[in-house]
Amino acid sequence: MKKALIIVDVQNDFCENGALAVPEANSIIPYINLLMEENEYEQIVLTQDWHPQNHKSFASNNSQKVGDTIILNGIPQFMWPDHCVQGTFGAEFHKDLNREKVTHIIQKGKNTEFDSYSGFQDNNHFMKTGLADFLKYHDIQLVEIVGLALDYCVKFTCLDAAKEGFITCLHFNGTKAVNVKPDSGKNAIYEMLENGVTILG
Ligand code: VGL
Ligand code: ZN
Repeated sequence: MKKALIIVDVQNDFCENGALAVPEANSIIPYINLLMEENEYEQIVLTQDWHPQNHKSFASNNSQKVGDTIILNGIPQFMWPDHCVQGTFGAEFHKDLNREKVTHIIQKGKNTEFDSYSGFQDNNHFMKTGLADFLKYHDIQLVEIVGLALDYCVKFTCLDAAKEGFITCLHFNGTKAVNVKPDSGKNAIYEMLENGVTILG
């Protein structure tokens, strides 16, 4: 069985001291590096949150407060601090993440009007990123997923991977939740279990 590893958004802004820091984010990096050493993945894909400075998911671009929710193009949009702005240090991958074996990078959240938590498509289901086609082209049947943040980009990437027909496994030790809402990490795990995602670790 051909398998791929998808590493979601291990970028400076989601790590310690970042603009949208996920608690204990840095602690998953050695675990992810070990996975890449100890397993034979056909493909290793990084996703990268890659927003223009005027992205509409930023509270600052909507005269809103961080933590508010607005309706953006017909769907609820949580208001985030400015993060992962294209070309900035915050958008770069964390230096401790071993990228030697990475085969492909998917940048997402590039359109100012649409946020994109999933590595497969934007939140409005308007545009695919090409990740599913890439994995299918390479005959991948199973995907293992790690990264940040469990309750947002990791969750939606896992749910879409399962919907696309991949056997989908989340490494619990390779992810951390941002938990801007109470229990959202725990609820994300339940939602994934209900939708065919296997939780490892
Ligand atoms: C993410 C919030 C906003 C994530 C990205 O990577 O989970 N969360 N943009
Ligand atoms: Zn983002």
